[in-house]
Amino acid sequence: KPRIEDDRTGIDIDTLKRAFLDNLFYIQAKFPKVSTKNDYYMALAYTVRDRLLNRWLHTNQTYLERAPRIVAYLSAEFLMGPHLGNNLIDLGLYEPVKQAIAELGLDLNELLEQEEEPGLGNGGLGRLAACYIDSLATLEIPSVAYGIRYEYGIFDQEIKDGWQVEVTDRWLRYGNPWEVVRPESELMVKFGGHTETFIDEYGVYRVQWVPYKVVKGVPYDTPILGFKTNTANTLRLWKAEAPESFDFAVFNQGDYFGAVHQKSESENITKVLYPNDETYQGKQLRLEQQYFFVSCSLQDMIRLAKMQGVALERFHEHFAIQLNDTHPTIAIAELMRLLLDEHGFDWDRAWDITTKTFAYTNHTLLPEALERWSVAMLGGLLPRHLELIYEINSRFLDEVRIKFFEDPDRIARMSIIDESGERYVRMAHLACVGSYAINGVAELHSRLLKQTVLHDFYEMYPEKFVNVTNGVTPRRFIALSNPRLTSLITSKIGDGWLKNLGELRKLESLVDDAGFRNDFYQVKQAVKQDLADYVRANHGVEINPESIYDIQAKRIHEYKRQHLNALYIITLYNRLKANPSLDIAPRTFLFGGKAAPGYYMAKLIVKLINSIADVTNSDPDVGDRIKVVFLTDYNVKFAQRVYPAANLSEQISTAGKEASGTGNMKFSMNGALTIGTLDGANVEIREAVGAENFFLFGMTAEEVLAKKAEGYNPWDYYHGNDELKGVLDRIASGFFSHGDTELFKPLLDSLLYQDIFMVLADYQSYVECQERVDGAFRDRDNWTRMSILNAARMGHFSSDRSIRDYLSQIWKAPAVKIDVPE
Ligand code: 26Q
Repeated sequence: KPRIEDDRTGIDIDTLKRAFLDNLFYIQAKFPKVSTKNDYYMALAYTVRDRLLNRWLHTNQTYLERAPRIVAYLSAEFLMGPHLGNNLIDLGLYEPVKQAIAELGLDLNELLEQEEEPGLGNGGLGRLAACYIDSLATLEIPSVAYGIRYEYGIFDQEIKDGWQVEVTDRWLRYGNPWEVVRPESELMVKFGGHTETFIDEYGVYRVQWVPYKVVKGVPYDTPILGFKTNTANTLRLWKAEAPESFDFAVFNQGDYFGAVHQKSESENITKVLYPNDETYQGKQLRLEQQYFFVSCSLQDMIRLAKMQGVALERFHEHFAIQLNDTHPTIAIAELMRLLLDEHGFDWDRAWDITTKTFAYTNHTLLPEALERWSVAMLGGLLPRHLELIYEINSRFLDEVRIKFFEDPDRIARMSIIDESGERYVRMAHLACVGSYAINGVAELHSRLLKQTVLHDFYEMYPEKFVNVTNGVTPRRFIALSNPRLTSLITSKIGDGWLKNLGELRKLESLVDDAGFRNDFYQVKQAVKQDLADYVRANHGVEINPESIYDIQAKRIHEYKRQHLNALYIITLYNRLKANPSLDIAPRTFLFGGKAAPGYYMAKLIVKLINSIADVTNSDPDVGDRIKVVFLTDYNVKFAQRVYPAANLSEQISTAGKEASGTGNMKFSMNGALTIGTLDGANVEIREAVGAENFFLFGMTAEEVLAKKAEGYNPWDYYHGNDELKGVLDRIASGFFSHGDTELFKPLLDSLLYQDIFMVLADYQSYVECQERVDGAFRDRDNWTRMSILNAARMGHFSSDRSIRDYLSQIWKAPAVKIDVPE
């Protein structure tokens, strides 16, 4: 007997159509005739939201009742990317919704394009957090992710006259259908002021913090679905508001204007994401952001524990809190404050709980990226926390003294307070002292951490150190972004691989099947054609889908060496000019990525790439053998078009500088071959896919250190290599800058006189490696074999595996199945 499905939950085609039209009318308040694409997107988003609410509410209910061990992931950044497509994949509704939308005369892809992505992160670290919460939900692990609801995320990039121009990201402009505000769960956060001591009713010495101001934190919740499970965890982002009922007069003595000013100051805290990655900047507002979201999150966890009747003595059994880099590390002092001052614990008990609660992930070896806050600033903003940090430090240094008897240098090196000049709080040291686990993000990175930046801490606490190699979610970066490849794979090995990426290995045996190789090749060509269409429409450049798509997509940074790539392009260009009939495989060099707005050299690299493109793309001697395109405004949405289309993935950082990389994984999973150094996770990717399927070049991390120690002189490389000299001279001559010999001088000078990332030292090796790439690509069938083997052997780099590693080594939180009654 036919069943009538509910409009809010039914999933047959007719019900989906009815629900969509219903939402268009009752939520968007539009007739179809006058609806915009955005109205259609919103109607569809609400249709999908209706279909996930049941899972979300039951998941929350289950966690509340059963009080399971919960993983709390604290991160200043979550680079989520668009939700709609991902939720369709997780719910298994992609195909039926596509059909329903088509039957209404619309195109699902066009509606998916409408979504403004929440770009609440800079790059790798923020995207990693997003992949991890996807996997936590897929593995049915009770978890909550806490962060900041920035009103403006990472800026939108425009290119004007070859230069990057930043435009504010107004992602909330048309509303956000994926979040639910929970004003009833607001919390208060204190700032500034001073501390006072008093004797409590039991005669115990206590401290009270009298703040200068109080800011309200309002949570906005977004459901995070697991792939084909009932679990829907929560991403809880905090927005700062001024507390309306707060008695400002107490602090302002009736200063009305001052009080109103203070209100707008409060709301500033969550206005905008800081757009610099890899270089720390000691801005007070940044510290306010960090403390604000950390305090809200810890208070929230304590409140939940109380609601569940869990005693605070057992807080660490209830929560495993992961610190995503040092950005949330003030949490260690904040939990101490809450336990000591607000809940009456004594020091030893509070410290025991705290150090059984936190675990710290380090994402960088670059010294300029290590966070440190001036003691004066931290003490002004968080006077109580500064006292606590000093007390933590004093007890810690006593332990160091006992363990390493009489070693004053070591004490100075390890102190949480840097006293070598102006005093600073070293956040990585606080994180190491206050956490039970410390991890790097790739094997090489974890090893270098122990040998270099955290060496002293490794000697002090060897048992805390573990490695968890990064991973990426195959739901977004294969299933959603590459539907053609997904269908091909599923037609051969079934669909189990999306939950168990190791199953991709079954493709290995198909590498000898000429039919499969052809199908695989055709998929890549079709995706390359799509990108060519996009580039024609958006950049007015015609690119050849038969050419090598050679792609470097990541934040622009000197250590990532986009300029090494640029030097190779000029090398090829010079060769073509010298020998116009030179036979090379046609190549399209594609770049994507944002430069931090204040990072002059990175912006100059963007200008250089665009300047090279202007010359090569219009020189008739070049023809279509070289095309260069700088893809504007690289973000998650655009990344999903880019990874599937690549033949060659550029992972060319100076060895020892890239902690892991995660784009390297996304490219390889989609069948790109890598040209790369032995850096970060490249090392493990190469082991997994096989050295014969990876283009390796350059110095090792050890060689880089040795060369630096012996005194590296880039000048020698310039004079010792005619072709390199020809390339740099070509730039210096003003050839790419309409005769302006000054424009790129800062970049050239930096390469010739410092070259801290050893671009010139690795140049020859890179050029020779690119020649091997050229040769390999001409053997189309063999290239396809290598490409298949890359995709087939990347199972290890699923974020599901990373999360299993965190669970077994660090979190020890069991899965909880969620029942959802029909
Ligand atoms: C810190 C203080 C003040 C302002 C900004 C920051 C800040 C913000 C973002 C510092 C660093 C970041 C981002 C770092 C990052 O993305 N690191 C990358 O993390 C990836 C995930 O582990 C690795 O794969 C990359 O190798 C690493 O560069």
